[in-house]
Amino acid sequence: MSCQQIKQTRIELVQGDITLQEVDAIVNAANNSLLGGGGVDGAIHRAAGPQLLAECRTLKGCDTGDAKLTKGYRLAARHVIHTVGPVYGTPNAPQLLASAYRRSMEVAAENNIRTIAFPAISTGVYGYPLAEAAPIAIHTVIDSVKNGLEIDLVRFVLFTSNAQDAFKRALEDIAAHY
Ligand code: AR6
Repeated sequence: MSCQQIKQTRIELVQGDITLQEVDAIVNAANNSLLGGGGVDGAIHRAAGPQLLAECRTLKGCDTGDAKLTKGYRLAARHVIHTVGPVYGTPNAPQLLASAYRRSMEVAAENNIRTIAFPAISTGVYGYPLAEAAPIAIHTVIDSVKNGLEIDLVRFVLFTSNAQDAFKRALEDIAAHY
């Protein structure tokens, strides 16, 4: 595990399964329909149970780069923040990936969520290379904190050792400049 403290916020990197995290909210890397899929989305829906899909149906989808809140149902986390990252190579992908992290942080802060766990959004089915996605993820989260969002813990839960390495490198590079 690696970690850094930025203002009042602890930023952690761990390798593991996001569905098992005991935090106020976990973030789902969903698609525009919010009606489930593979990867981390499929794992979160399986772990939360069918009530999650029922609530997602009421949300009428989500734009790329935006985020919406549901309950966590059978998860240890009380909430799920569903965001939609861009497909790598589509127009404005870097801005939309940053927006997915920023909007997730904003939705958390608006709902009194103090501890949040993120997966590596867009780095699976959506094809974003880890070396490009990790600095955007870390930078955006640190900027949100520096701009005054009150979150106690941001934990990146990385599924593979490659993802863990890429995020560790980005956190070390970026934190060195703060
Ligand atoms: N915990 C943490 N990370 C995970 C887990 C897990 N249980 N399972 C996979 N990952 P992806 P995307 C990692 O494909 O690229 C879905 O079908 C995985 O190794 O889940 O944003 C949606 O419905 C990768 O690093 O999301 C969309 O259609 C990261 O999570 C589409 O995929 C993201 O991979 C979204 O694609």
